Amino acid sequence: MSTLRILLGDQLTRGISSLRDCQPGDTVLMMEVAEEATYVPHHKQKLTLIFSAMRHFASELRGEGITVDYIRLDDPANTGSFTGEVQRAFARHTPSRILVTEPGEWRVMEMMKSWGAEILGDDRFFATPASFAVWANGRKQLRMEFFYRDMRRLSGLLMQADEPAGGQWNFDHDNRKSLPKDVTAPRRQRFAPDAITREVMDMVAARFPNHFGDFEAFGWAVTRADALEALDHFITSCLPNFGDYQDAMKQGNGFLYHSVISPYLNIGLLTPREICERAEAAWRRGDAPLNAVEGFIRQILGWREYVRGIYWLRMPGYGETNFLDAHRPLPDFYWTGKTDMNCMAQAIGDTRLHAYAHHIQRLMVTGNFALLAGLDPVQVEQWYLLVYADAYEWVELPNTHGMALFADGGVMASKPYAASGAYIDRMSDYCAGCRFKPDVKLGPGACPFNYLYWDFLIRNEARLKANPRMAMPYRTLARMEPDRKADIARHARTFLDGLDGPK
Ligand code: FAD
Ligand code: DLZ
Ligand code: SF4
Repeated sequence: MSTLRILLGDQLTRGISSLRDCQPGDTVLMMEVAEEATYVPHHKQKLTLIFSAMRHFASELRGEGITVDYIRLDDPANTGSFTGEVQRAFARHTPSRILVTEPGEWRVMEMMKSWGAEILGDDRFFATPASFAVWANGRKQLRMEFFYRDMRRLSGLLMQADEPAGGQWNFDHDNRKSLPKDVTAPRRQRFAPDAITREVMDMVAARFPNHFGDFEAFGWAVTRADALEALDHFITSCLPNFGDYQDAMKQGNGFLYHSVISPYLNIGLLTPREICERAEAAWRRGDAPLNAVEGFIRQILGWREYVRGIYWLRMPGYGETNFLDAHRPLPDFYWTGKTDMNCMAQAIGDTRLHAYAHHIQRLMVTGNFALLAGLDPVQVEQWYLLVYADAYEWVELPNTHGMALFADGGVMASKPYAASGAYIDRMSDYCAGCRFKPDVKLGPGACPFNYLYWDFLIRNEARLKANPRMAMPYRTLARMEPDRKADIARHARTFLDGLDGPK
């Protein structure tokens, strides 16, 4: 009995369910397909990372004596789609059984149903879509914090008997500091492209010349061994400060103390459990403080699992709501980075250069602007899905649609993450290099985030005023003179009318 084991580009984990008990005579099918490379025009570094990691993984499997049927993008017979390639492979191998691990995305699950394959669960995650649905069932609000506590109990991570380590579930009040001027974050480990990666880069440059992003700074790990090295470097050099400076932003350094492992985690080169266990071990050894380790583990055990749960609970259709009725086209500067708003220029510049920006850049700079300016959720979501090396719909969509844009009306976030220039000024050094001033509210030098923030509240008053977490800003708004409100609305309209959309 021969088995065809299908392995997708984000399933590069040796212990994944579809590869377990692989027998001599079985074939692993891996396919580079144009449909996946172009369902959105991914950043060139993201394409390079995926194809190079796939090629390295295939070669490691072959090194173990496993037969791999690897379809390259430039294979003349390549049909360009998963389904076409599975059909061709079926004809070549006539397997008695086809195995595949469930995909990350709804879109691919729909295709997969036609492959005649046994679809196995993806147990690289701590929770399953079914267990999340059980947790969510009957709850009025799906708050991450309560889900996270259950995940701590279930996984045993950072637990002392039945109690959370240190007596608290969450140490966020110790976190979120701005970066002092004299603190320099460690240099991050990057990996020079090897021959396989360089070959992929040439292919991507030739096939996808118009895709977003620069190639020059490509430094991603493309093997598990290198990804583990990057993780170790983070744990020893950055984790101790992760909590303190998690929300800080610095011009010219998009990585700061973040782990920069999401691209590896999301394609399977690293697994969530091993990352959390290594972080916990650092705390138990006394090498990293609890506020940092708990804050870091919460991102993976809490947020990452929670957004996956929301995605599968709400799909299909999750991305179709537009609670704030936002329709403004995405301005061109999201592609070029050419804007006088220095925070936006820096966040988009980091994104072009590295296919990476950290969470606060995504949420409180580009996301916050999109929210305040009323940008069309579908266009914004497409942008986030293509510009980041770690972007897959299951994790990108809830973060963008729910967390950043509040387009789901509060399924994910209890209130919109709307902030004025004061927040960006407090958490970054961007404002010092900006033509606008964060403490000027109106007039030519005023920070656009300031009047856009109040204009956002005015425009959305009917939708947001009843939200108890918005009570404070709406009380302030109620005390504002009508003339001032009119001035704010006028400034905002002039600014927004000056934004360009796609031509
Ligand atoms: P760290 O800050 O070091 O955090 C450690 C890990 O925790 C990350 O690698 C990631 O796996 C996980 N994590 C942290 N926050 C989240 C979160 N909110 N949701 C899910 N996992 C989280 N993350 C993606 O992996 N893919 C995406 O496409 C993506 N799109 C986003 C879009 C928006 C608008 C926002 C606000 C956030 C998005 N995130 C996404 C979440 C987060 O920004 C990234 O996971 C993080 O910046 C990755 O960098 P890091 O590995 O250095 O993370
Ligand atoms: C993202 C991506 C890209 C760009 N290309 C491929 C590919 O050619 N072959 C492949 O197996 N996987 C690719 N991927 C990852 C898939 O899109 C990913 O497996 C799905 O998003 C799963 O839902
Ligand atoms: Fe951004 Fe406003 Fe600061 Fe300029 S002044 S960097 S636009 S927050």
